[in-house]
Amino acid sequence: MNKVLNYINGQFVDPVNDNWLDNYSPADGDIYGHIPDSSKEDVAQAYLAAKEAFPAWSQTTLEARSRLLIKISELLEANLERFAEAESKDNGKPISLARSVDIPRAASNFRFFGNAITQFASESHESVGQHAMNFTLRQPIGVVGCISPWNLPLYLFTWKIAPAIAAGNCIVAKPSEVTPMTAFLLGDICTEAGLPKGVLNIVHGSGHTTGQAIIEHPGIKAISFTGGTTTGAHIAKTAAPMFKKLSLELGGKNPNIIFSDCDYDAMLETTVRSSFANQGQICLCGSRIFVEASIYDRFKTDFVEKVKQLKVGHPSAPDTDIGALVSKSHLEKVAGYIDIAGNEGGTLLCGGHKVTVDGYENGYYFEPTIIEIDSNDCRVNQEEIFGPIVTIMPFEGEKEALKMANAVKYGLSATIWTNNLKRAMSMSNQLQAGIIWINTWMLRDLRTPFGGVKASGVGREGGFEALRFFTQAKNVCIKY
Ligand code: TXE
Repeated sequence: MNKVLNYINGQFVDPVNDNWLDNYSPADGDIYGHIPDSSKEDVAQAYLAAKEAFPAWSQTTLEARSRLLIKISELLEANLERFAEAESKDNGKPISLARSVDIPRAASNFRFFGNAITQFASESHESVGQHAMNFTLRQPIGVVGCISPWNLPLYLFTWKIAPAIAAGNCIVAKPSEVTPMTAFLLGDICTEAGLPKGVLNIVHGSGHTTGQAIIEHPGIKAISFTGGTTTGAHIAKTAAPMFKKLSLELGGKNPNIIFSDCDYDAMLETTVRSSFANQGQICLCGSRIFVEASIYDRFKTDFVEKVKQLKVGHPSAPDTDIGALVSKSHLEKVAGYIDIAGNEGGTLLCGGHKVTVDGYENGYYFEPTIIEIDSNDCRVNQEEIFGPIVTIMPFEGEKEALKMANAVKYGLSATIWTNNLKRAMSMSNQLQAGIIWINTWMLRDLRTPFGGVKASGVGREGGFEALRFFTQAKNVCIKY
């Protein structure tokens, strides 16, 4: 049995109350380890370690911080295979994906912010005619909380931790209790890289115990959270009266809008990926596919044919396209939408069933599923399913596409397929989303602002936006 421990003040420790949670392997449904269900006391210890480390860390030179972050990045790269195996086992995602996306991106997060902090600058404002000069100090906040989800475990955990540390803060962090392994392994790497003790403290446990203790802690002055919209609303409600700084990256129900003048083959190939990558468990997946009526039938035939070729299998098999969903409860939630779609008049074009993988009968597998539906105004088109289920619908003209695309409570990302630049720009201006992709999907440049509008959250991560979030602006005015 694997045993995950908390990482506090540079040491691996048991939880104070000796409470433990089971950790399941999605590929076979077995319990393969235990993780702390940390209490307020553990969070308090992590906070004290962070508070103690803060004065020295916040005064560490940018060059030294940068060197350390880049060292962590290098160590992650050197341990890529071990981390990819751990991520795949813990989450159920194909190992090929963990190897090519999750772990390399986690390493990039450290490298990127290690470099970015050396380029981060603040403004100055000369008060002309008043003989005064203003300049802005960008000071670290102190102790900050980072809470991350299970879909891209190390990738999203480090997307918060790297900028927080780079900006001079100390951290109390909690990965998802469903996927704790790679965050646990990261502790060793941080120690080996020479990160001073207390700068990063990792406490494991469920949302309502450990997570709740972090958001309620009066000394933790900022919370960076990625997860479900309901949880985000709860965090906002709890943290707002304490005036904590908040960054909330929440759910999505993203439109994928396909015009007849697109580059068809590239669109088809990318649409398979944007629908089903990571079993559809990415907040950026395009789960509502709107297709211009003139190419709807052609698209429907080709898309169904391609999706039927995707192989559902054990995450460690090299030819697996679709691994296991993250948990039994999530599998049940996703499967439940098939009946919902049926009741709403949806037609199943392919998929729609749980899959039994030989030798792993208790694993959480589900077929990639396409549902044809004739209304945007139904639960399968309004609620975030967060699994391998997409809907397809025809539209006539930009206006109708735009209307349907925007008619959801979410606003994270949108994809447009067209070679008409005017149309692409006009749609980009009017789509209610924080991220627009034109003729591509999930092409990421870490310098760009990342986040959503409406129920998809507040605040932006990425690039200098993240460094701004993890610092306080202080204006200094000098009269001369
Ligand atoms: O997420 P939670 P869940 C969506 C997706 C999914 C749904 C629910 O639709 O089906 O959310 O997933 C911690 N105080 N996304 O329930 O609970 C929790 O321990 C503090 C979209 O797994 O939001 C975990 O570390 N923290 C999303 C983190 O919040 C709390 C990715 C996320 O878990 C807490 C994941 C509390 N009271 C799910 N309660 C995306 N945007 O990518 C829970 N947590």
